[in-house]
Amino acid sequence: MVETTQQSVEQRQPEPLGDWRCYFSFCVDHKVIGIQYLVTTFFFYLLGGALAMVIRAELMTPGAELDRSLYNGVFTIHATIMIFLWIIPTLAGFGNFLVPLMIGARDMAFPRLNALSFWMIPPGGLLLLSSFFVQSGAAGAGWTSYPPLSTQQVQVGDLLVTNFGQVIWIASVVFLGTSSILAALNFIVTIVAMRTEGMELFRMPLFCWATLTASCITLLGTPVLAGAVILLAFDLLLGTVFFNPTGGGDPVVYQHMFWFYSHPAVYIMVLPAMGIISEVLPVFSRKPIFGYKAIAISSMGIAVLGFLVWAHHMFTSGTPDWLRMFFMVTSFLIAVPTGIKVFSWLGTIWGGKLELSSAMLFAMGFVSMFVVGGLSGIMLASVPVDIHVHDTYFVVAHLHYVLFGGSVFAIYAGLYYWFPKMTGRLLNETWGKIHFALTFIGFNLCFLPMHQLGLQGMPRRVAEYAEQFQSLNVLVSIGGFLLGISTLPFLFNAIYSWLWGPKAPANPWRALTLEWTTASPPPVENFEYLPVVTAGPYEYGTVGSSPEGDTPTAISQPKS
Ligand code: HEM
Ligand SMILES: [Cu+2]
Repeated sequence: MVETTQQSVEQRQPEPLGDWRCYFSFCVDHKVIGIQYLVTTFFFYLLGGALAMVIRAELMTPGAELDRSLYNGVFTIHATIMIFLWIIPTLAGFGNFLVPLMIGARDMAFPRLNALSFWMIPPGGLLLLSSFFVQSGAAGAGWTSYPPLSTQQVQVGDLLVTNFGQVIWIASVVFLGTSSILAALNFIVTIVAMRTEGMELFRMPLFCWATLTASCITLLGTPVLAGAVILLAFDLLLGTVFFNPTGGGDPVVYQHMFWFYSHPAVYIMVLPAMGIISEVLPVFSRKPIFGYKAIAISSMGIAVLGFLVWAHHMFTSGTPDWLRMFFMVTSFLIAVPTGIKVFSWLGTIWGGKLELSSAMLFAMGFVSMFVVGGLSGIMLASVPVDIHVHDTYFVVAHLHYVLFGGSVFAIYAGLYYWFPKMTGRLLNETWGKIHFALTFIGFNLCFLPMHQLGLQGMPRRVAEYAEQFQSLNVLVSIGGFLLGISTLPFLFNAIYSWLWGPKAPANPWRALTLEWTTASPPPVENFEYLPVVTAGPYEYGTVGSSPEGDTPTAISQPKS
């Protein structure tokens, strides 16, 4: 697939990135920044997970054990962490580590801006957590923070006080949003301007396509979210009435602005995840990817359509019928480009020589679980069904199938796949499989029964529920605790292997994308010689790949 050459740059002396101290500094190397993102966001994932355990402990019994406003804070901060401090930034971490390597560049286009994007995350996260310690308590109106709930004063003892927890939530979301806008800008410029010789757009690995598309969505959508929550802050602090009907404002405008960002944002959270899957499946099927262009272009289709469906979250907000019809049809349509991807993945593994590594298991887990979430999405997109189950546990089931069964499974697939490249060490496969089995069982035990609870009418975001729902809730909680436990083998494996695992060769999976043509971990500036690309990235088992089985070493000699 590649040849390397001295033509484009003078030879540089590569050095290892060995010093652990650089991970705690304002380092501008994209690989260090990528790992900073991945490790930091994993800490937030553990925190968000701990809050989920609190929620599931509360819901073991129908009565409320916790103070109700504390419970509201717990599920609000849980969701905010998972979205803004785990899934979105961790995928940016993969992007940072991988995009320059995959397109044959020496770094991102704006390395300092890149370091700044990362260093906005820890203070943004700590700010969010600090809201548990202010007098008003943490924000409690859900991650959607709809007014008037979010703009009301809160009762503390006998006093009504301004909801500073909500103000902190807003500041934190604006901070984290700015970080993700800067990162998106960097990805777009890098992919457009920094590709190596021969790396045409349609020769790019699909992960780069996915990151490019998700970055465009981020750039267009996130400022609207910032606008919405800043207006909310004005209403809270300055007495404006943008969303207050008593002064002529309209709370539904907030919902429009919020979902104009937040529906596309679900694709910010799933397109790069799909990109990971498109890398992992062909390698472990030893087959070229099926429908390369269809997958790349369908991402663009999803990005465009994704901006035309937002009001499916507002079918019960007094939206007029003709508008509901419009948003129902566009929401159905979005299943088409999504389906194209799913069928392309199935076409890829069909008849392949499957190697069920941990990465592959998580990738196949992604495809199957994401389909379940997609199907419940289609059900919710249908107005009559949605009116029945809106704001019930059915929605909670749907969103976790797409975001946990989808994004998180893909993140794990990516971690198992690129760990050797990132650290120079191999993860233990047996522990990886134990991790997969526990995650898969815990996940389904936790989220499958929620469909039933929702259909029976159990509302979301409540600490108390009718007694008839208890047995299913106990099952869900057991699944949730199992899911919590399932993280332990991964943590143990990652820490142990990073320190003492067997050394990884440059290309342990015999993969063909450019990151595998350089050392594990790659040297500063990535490549000794910048590669020149002569073919697509997924030519596994085809004419032109070497008979020993697709080893890129045979085709990565310096150009003579
Ligand atoms: C076939 C594609 C999809 C369709 C048609 C669809 C449809 C819907 C609808 C109609 C709702 C609103 C339900 C309600 O509140 O009454 C919803 C909620 C949600 N969906 Fe999807 N969805 C799809 C895919 C996805 C994907 C890929 C993700 C994320 C990766 C996602 C994440 C969410 C989330 C987070 C919510 C809940 C938002 C909240 O907190 O209220 N969906 N979906
Ligand atoms: Cu949506």
